[in-house]
Amino acid sequence: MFKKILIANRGEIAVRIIRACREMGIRSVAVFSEADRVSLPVRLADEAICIGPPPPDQSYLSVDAIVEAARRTNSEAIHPGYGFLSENAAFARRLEQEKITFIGPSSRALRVTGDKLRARKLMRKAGIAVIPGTDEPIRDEKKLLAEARKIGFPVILKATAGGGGKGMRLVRREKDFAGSLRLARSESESAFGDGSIYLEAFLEPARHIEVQVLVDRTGQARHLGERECSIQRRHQKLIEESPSPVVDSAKRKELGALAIKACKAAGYLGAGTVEFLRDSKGRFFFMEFNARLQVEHPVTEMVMGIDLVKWQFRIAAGEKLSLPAGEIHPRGAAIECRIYAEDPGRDFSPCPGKIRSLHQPMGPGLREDSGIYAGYEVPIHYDPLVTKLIAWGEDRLEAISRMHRALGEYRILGIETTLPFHREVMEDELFRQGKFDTGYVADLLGRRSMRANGARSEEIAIAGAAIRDYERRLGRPTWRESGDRKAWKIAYRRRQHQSRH
Ligand code: MV4
Repeated sequence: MFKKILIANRGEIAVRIIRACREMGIRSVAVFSEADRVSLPVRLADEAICIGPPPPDQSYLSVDAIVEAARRTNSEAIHPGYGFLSENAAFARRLEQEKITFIGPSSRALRVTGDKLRARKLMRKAGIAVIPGTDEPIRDEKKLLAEARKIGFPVILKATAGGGGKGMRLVRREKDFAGSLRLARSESESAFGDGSIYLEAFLEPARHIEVQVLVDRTGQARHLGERECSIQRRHQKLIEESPSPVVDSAKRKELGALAIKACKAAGYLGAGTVEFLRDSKGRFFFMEFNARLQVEHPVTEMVMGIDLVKWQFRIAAGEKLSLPAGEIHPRGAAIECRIYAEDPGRDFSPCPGKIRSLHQPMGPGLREDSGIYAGYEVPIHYDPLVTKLIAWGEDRLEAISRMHRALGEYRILGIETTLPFHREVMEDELFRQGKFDTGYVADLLGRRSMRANGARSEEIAIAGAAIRDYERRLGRPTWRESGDRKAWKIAYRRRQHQSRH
């Protein structure tokens, strides 16, 4: 096993990896940019080393700076966390050349999983159902439009070199196709240096269900059940859970076997996730590979009783998987709420700043993977995820009530966060019944604004009653008495207009 691991990441995931190191007696090295000098990982790690100024491309995305830091600290292995360089084949290749262990798949496997079209073809060859769409990059707009017509609108444009939502554009009508394609290409060009776009039939309603897999160096692979990730906003996951309310043990076994087949076809190593979309008929289609530890990994850990990060270390160090034989079953249910420094009341706009005071919930069945502390200044340079709250229960309703209790105890003063949004979801009847799909967040926000409008029209009705009462006391007939409905409606509209402006 490694003696020293460098964590090429920041925030809550760096803290999570440092904790696994400490429990295994492995020394940990935190790298930090100038903006993260006083961050929690720097406080907790055995060693810390500055790798540059705040901009990601001069710090957490700088291969040279991270390799240099590994050299200077004699780190034998690097854990990339998620995001940043975690799926960067060139980074993995450089570490192979530097004889530093990359805790993740080989650079070759990263090239396969990173190319969404190559992955789709590989899955199709392995006999795995893939979302209907194009399998070759098509530069010519007219040809791509012809494909879209063949598939039928709505379609979704996706970046071949992308993933997780970047550069994706939903196109509902043919007349929007050309504009959306131009936007998708330019976004993909700037995000990945590759403007290649492919398209898929947009499945809706659908559920986003992903399967966790571990593969060791001997090629032994085990699945660790599924995670339900349909509750997303603008391709940002907000709430995840395991098991999925719509997956029973038979389906779990089937999905697990599919996911393992997919990993073997890709020559995968380590912890990986195979993403599926489940359509309204309950059919599962391969969507994409995630060749990294995911943000939402804790819900799997809570119901499967394992530590995925430690298994990543062991696999990277050449150890064989030694998990209980036979099918693995989740125990109870776990839900994760991602707490972002964003204001759900203002369209989730980021609001960094200083955390003046902090009261973190505790109690049975609760876990927090946090990157913050009282007095911490949330920097503006990076993803605004500040902490993750995970609640476990003997069943889904207990996990929900525990999460709701914890969200009520949580106090973060000084910044706005997504806490109120999560409380609203835990109280929502549709969520509690497991009746949701990828349209859930848009639907919930829509219902919320209807309620808000509803409140306004209630206020107007009360005002109208007060006016009628006043006119009656003045001896003037109200429209009901005078039958002059038109006059009342004009008056009502005028009042409504006045109350809006
Ligand atoms: C899709 C899809 C439906 N059809 N692809 C991809 C990235 C991930 N963040 C969301 N993704 C989706 N890809 C096809 N062909 C539905 C989703 C999706 C989703 C889309 C819009 C709004 C919320 C969503 C939640 C989960 C998945």
